[in-house]
Amino acid sequence: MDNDLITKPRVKVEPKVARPKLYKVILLNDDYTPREFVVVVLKGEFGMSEEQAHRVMITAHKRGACVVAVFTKDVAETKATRGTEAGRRKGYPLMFTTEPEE
Ligand code: TYC
Repeated sequence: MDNDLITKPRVKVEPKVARPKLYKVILLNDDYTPREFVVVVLKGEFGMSEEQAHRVMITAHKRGACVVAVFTKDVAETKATRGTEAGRRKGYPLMFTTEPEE
């Protein structure tokens, strides 16, 4: 009988969806970087509007730190480095860090 040759697979195949771990870019407050410069960096490096950038800057200023955005590891690290270097070029201690999402 033809049907005798048809067997069900014994191993269940679970479809796997690629879901890369995400990393937060965090803006840290300091006492020296001018507020408006922080806003310029947030707009330039993270594509934020003036209003978004101002809100994030003020949150970091008041609370000590603020999550800017979430990216894959490589993108988060590159943006954090570029933001920190933008401050450093002007002699400011502006600092962005990254942290894996829970
Ligand atoms: N605290 C800075 C000031 O008073 C402004 C500032 C805000 C700096 C946010 C860094 O992440 C920062 N000039």
